[in-house]
Amino acid sequence: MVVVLAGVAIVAVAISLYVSKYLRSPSPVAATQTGPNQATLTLGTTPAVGSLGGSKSWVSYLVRQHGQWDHTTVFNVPAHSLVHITIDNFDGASALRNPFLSQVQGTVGGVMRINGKATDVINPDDASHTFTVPQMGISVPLLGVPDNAKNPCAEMPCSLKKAHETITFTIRTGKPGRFRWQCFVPCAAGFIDGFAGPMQTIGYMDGFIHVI
Ligand SMILES: [Cu+2]
Repeated sequence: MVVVLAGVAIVAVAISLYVSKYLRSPSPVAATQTGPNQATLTLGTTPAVGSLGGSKSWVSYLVRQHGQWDHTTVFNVPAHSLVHITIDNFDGASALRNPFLSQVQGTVGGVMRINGKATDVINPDDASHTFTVPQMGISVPLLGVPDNAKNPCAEMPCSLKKAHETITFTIRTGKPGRFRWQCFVPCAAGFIDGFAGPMQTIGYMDGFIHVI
């Protein structure tokens, strides 16, 4: 009896630690309303979150507001609106396992811009991350910083003077709802198959979009 109760207690503690450490949502950041049914959201991706996050060596998404990087992956965006998203990617390429995800899907016009140049696909080997919202049919691959880039960002915080690729696209939101988003590049260095750690932790390579 004692052994069974002890076993139940250990499992209960393990489950609550998992929920509190990996599945708890960080506080949301709201997109900036720029006009009626128009908003902007600026994100970043870094090879290591550094002093901005709890697991300093982990790869992560970030949000930029008032010229500063913040560590959250939960965003509030207005319903029935065009949301212009900018992602400054400071990370190198990890490569996609499924080349289907190297195509842009579900954005306005079916395109993204990389440093201002419109395209709808990249080489799957050159992808750092994806910004994918499966329920909204949206997926955007992020071009990685070349390995030989001068002045790379090792860990956050990094200024925009460090080597990065700027990806921009626009999404059209519908009715209110809560949508999960995630990266589909196995980018978690040091974890089995690159899919654990930051890839399964909200606040790093996963998050939520609240359409409100
Ligand atoms: Cu990623």
